[in-house]
Amino acid sequence: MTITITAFERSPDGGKGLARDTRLRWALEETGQPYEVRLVSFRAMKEPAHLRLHPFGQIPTYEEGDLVLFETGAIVFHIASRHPGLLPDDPDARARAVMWMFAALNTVEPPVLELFPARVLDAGKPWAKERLPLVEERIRSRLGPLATRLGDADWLDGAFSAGDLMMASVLLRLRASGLLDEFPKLAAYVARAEARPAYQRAFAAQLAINAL
Ligand code: GTB
Repeated sequence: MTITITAFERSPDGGKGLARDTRLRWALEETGQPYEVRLVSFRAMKEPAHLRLHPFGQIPTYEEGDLVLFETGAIVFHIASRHPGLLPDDPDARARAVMWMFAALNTVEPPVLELFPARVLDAGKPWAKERLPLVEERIRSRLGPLATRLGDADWLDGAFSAGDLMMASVLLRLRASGLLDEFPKLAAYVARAEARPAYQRAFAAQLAINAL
């Protein structure tokens, strides 16, 4: 059955791979699943045809026959559950890989998402100068323990998994800020993830659409 995902007609990041369709592309590449991409404009995202797929009018979405999904975490979990390559067979190891997916999305990503508003959108506000260091500290308070847990391992729990795919995708958003480089083990972890051929293919595919 054909898999179709949606992506920005033109990502605001100009091809840095930070929009969430890259996470789906990466999961599909890791599991060897061919896919098609339907590009949507910001306007089309808020129109009824797209809202039927995504109630909040966002990308990415995932269609496979009658199945329609939104939410990147749910979609990556679906891909990883259906196809070998991203979740271990051992039930306990599988549960831990899923735990790391949730940790990435629920514990690490929320403070990371605060950084762009703090640095850019709210930069002119009178309280911006006081807020930014607080946001950065909240991010460091996640990165420190994460780096400690990773230690000298290549991946978070044995072999590369959907947990690593999600965690590396979240951490990638920090690269431009310099915060990631404060934690060399995490910077090396992200570089290892980016070096995977499946990530390279996913990145190249989104770049082909979004390059400025
Ligand atoms: N929780 C949802 C999920 O994980 O799927 C969040 C989906 C989401 O935030 N989608 C964004 C979107 O559609 C695109 S990915 N935004 C348009 C809207 O809400 O109207 C977030 C994103 C956008 C742009 C960059 N960038 O340019 O760097 C990075 C990430």
